[in-house]
Amino acid sequence: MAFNTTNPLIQVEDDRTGLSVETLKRALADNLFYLQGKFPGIATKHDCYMALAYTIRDRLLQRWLNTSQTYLNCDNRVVVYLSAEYLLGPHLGNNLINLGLWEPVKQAVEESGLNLEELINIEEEPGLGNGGLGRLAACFMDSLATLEIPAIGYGIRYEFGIFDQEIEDGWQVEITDKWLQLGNPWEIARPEAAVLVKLGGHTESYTDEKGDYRVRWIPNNLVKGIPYDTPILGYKVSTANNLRLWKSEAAESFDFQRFNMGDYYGAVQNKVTSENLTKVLYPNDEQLQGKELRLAQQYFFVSCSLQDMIRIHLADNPSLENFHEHFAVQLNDTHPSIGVAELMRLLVDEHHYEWGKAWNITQATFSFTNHTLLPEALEKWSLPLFSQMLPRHLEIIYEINQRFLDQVRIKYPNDGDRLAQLSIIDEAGEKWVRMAYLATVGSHAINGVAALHSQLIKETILKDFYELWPEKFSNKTNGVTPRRWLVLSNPRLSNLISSRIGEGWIKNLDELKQLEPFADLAGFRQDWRQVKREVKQDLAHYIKAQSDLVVNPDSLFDVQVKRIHEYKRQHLNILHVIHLYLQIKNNPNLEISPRTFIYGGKAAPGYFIAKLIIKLINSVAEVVNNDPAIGDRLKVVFLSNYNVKFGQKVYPAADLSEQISTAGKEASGTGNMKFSMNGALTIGTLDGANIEIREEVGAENFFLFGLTTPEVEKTLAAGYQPWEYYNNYPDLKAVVDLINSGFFSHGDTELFRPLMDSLFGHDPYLVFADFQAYVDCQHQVGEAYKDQENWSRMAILNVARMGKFSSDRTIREYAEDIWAIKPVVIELEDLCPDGQ
Ligand code: GLG
Repeated sequence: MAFNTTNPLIQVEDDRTGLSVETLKRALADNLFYLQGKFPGIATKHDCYMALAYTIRDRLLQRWLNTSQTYLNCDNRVVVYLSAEYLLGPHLGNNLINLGLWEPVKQAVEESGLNLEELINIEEEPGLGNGGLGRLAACFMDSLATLEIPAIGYGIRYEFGIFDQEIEDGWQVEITDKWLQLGNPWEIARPEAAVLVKLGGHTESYTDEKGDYRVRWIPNNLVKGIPYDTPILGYKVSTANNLRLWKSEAAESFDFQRFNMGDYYGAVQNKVTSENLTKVLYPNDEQLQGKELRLAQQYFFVSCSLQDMIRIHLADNPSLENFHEHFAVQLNDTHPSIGVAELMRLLVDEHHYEWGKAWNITQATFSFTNHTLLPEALEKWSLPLFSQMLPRHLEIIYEINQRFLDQVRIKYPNDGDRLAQLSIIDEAGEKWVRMAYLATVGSHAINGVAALHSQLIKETILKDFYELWPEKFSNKTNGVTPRRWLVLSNPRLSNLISSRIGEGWIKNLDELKQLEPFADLAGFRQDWRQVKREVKQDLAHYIKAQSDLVVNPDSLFDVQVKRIHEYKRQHLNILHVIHLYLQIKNNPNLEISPRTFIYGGKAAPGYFIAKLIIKLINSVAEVVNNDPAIGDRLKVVFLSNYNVKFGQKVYPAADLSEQISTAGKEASGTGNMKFSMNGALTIGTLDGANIEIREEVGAENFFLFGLTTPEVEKTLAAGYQPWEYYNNYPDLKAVVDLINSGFFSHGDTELFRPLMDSLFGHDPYLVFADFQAYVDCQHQVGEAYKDQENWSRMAILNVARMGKFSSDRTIREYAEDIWAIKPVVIELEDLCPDGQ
């Protein structure tokens, strides 16, 4: 049979495309039989999930293929998001929402004797990221597709994503995440598009046939990258962009030479080493580990992606001269910044472009987003490691650096200090390649992720670069997708909102503004509280199932969920819990708003203090929850394995959002936005995007406390003395003394000593300095909660004023200011005609 290659559109409504309940039911049964190989009677729930997932995948394929075909045929620009992490969350529910198929599918599933929510819950989420940075990439992919912006996301298909966290005896235990174990229905492998990546070895120069001096790289290892594609649907549009994740394999299954020599194990070894490259995600958030394998991962996926882009480009263009007009490449932090040297290598060594031209193309292609100022997170690679793995790239970086420093010398003659400060190579002591500098020099635009953060970039880590090129720097405040974080995760609230202002807000979040007048309507506030009560009840059930703790849905749900890190100050939060506990103990009849403190978050496996903070929270929980004198007034729960799936349950149920990082340390935060969007009020410092959230919702609808960034700097510069706070603030002293007495550790006075030592000794996060202000502010929160009418009013106004924090707005800003890209509408019926 001959295929019609120009327009392979399936036009007949069949079992793979039909949307009626009857067709969906047939498709489900068909997939269960033919793809899972099961009769309904013996099918597991997972089999049913798989059958449903394939049913939905069938219904998005036309969008997916039409989208890539349209991009190939039309002469449009494409955004490339290069990110080592994508924290996607489960696909099924999100795809149902974006396809607008929730209702018929729910009915079809029910009429097949199954439960939709249950099947959605079975999906193992692809945890291919650590925290905010990876989740931001996922929100951006959603917004790019929804805004119909041509985009490809490139990344790594880690076989093991972020570990699963269990809590044993109060301690975090890490379990490997086996997300691929039962199969992944959302991806399609494309082995025909595999590419080869070189590693190690040495370089040599030669003169080519034209007499030009050239360098070639003789690697000692070759790895194959296999792309796995996942469709990313826009909301109720026909766009389905591609997320292409690379898996590493041996270039040859066996090393035949060694094999023939009888060295079977030696021959297989290479296969094993190559496959290790994409085995596991490094589980450190904002902590550089400096491991060779990590650099190899970064280089591997960046090289695969750039080679792929060049292949796509050359399919339709005679040369790479206009490569930067075709692709706008955004570097998600420094993880993919080796791309600057790799594109130069590809252009100069492999495609024989003259250096200056190659450099113009490179700079015009890349732009760079910084996500953190924490010194321990700034990536740098030691020269020996670098030269061993990427000898040619090191030469290229030297050349980039030399030419760059020549420019600096012209602008600032006789300023040796400045040269040393700006050099991509850090030569003070052990020598390092500073990746943020490479990214900055190689990009035409550099941005931070919230207003304060972008300002601090200019004043601190990239100060000298800002002086050189002020026009390159801008701010792009983060956002989150309201599709996953409101429509999917909080259907009750979404329906309530839509019942009053329609559904326009889902694509245009500014329309939430129309809710403002409803804040004054008692009836609406009543409905609002009813929704919140039901959602909290759901979470209470979840808590009961997970930790066997009964919590009261009428208590104030005070939530902190995020990675565990000293700068995020989960320990400040638990000190407040202990303070409240002491208050009740000292005054048994104290009337406070009953509270449930909910924590969730993973600690990097090697981050001892973070793990000790988890242990402290659980130890306090054990005492408080079992003290009859406390009764219903306080409950503390640490929910294990915080991930996207759990986030979808917890954000909607929160009354209070804890955003209490030390000012100047949290670049943006995005959980803060998810909470507010779901009607939680924030207690927070003037840090990251908190500042902008407060600006939007109004100071009177936000609980502010704590030192400001300049005050933090001043306090540290003056030689911070934690003891003084301990001695001057009796509430703080009482809390600290109680921990030190072994009260929460069965009499063990040593258990929490390392944590206490850090708070007293060297604490750049100023926990004691902010303690009293935090406790006072929390007191105001408790009082405010007593007035439920006013609380609801504030919550409604928070939601109504969250328009700015849609990732659609963020992506629009990138599209206009950095990428200069326009939407391309995908037609379901007609492909873009050839040559357009
Ligand atoms: C970083 C920052 C967060 C930021 C996120 C996305 O620490 O403040 O919201 O990137 O830009 N590692 C992170 O999560």
